[in-house]
Amino acid sequence: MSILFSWENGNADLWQREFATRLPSQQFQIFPDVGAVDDVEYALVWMPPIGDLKRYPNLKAILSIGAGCDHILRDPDVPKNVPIVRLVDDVSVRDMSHFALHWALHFQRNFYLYAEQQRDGIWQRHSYRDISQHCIGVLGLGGMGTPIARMFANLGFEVLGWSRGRKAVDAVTCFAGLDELPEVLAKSTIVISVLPLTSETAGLLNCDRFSQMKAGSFLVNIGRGPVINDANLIAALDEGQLGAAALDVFDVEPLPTEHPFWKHPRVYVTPHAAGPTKDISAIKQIVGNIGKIEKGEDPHPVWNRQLGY
Ligand code: NDP
Ligand code: OXD
Repeated sequence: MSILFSWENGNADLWQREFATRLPSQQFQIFPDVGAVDDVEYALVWMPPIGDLKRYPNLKAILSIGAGCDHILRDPDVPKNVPIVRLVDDVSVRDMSHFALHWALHFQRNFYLYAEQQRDGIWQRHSYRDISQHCIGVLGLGGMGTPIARMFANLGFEVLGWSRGRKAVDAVTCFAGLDELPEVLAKSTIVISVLPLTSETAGLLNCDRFSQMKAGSFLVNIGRGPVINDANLIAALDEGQLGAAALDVFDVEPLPTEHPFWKHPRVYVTPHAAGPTKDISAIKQIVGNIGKIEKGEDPHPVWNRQLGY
């Protein structure tokens, strides 16, 4: 029986060593050297080649080496009867939170203005609104969004959270569904999107939504790129409706060199770096989930086919 590891840029040697210690009974096959396809029971994947996953008739689970599963679902032939297990480990939750905090402070304390001033040698201090006068709108209150919302609330920000179904999170005012989104956008000075990519969220943040946002407010996107309409965002920034945007995720990754985001003075680009998978904590979570499946228990969290996340 074997485990397939298919992550082109991953540290395959380290994963192989760790699995040899933690799950010695399983062969660890590194793509494209998959061995006997009938032996493959678990596929550990990040962006597997399209068409590959249907080759393994005895797959028990596909384990995503990431929280999102869109990198797997871009393949129309992914077996429909095999569970897809997401990865949400504490280290990347922590790092996503810190990343969101970095950009919120960047905008709250005018660091973006100081960076521009430095280029021109300008020594000019700007007043800033206190944390208590900022309202953070967190779109997506799942494994990532909830701790992010809590962190901001604990720091003294007013926090609004938005999800599909209604949530209750301490010190966070929770909103649900499309009807309540305009209120979140209208009240927030900094909107942080941690939404997954689904048929409902694709293109959600478009010109209508940007016009509902507070004038001069800021956008941070650490969920998925296609949730934003890029051209509409650039127009909203150019019109001054939005103050600036920090973007970590994009329609096409790596972000093409000719994309206008690269050179836009009020867009901050990072290369999908908000909460990168950390090998050891990811390995522990994945080994734990394989252990559960072997004992007949349910792994967690499982991608929900009906909801698309
Ligand atoms: P979860 O599935 O735990 O949470 C998703 C949240 O989004 C839930 O609160 C859900 O609502 C909400 N949601 C989904 N669809 C809608 C909708 N149509 N309208 C309103 N709310 C909606 O995901 P995670 O929190 O674990 O991860 C979120 C995303 O973060 C991942 O899918 C991935 O794309 C991204 N990510 C990015 C990383 C990076 O490095 N930039 C790293 C890790 C993750 P409800 O609570 O009602 O179900
Ligand atoms: C993701 C991840 O899903 O890096 O983006 O985990």
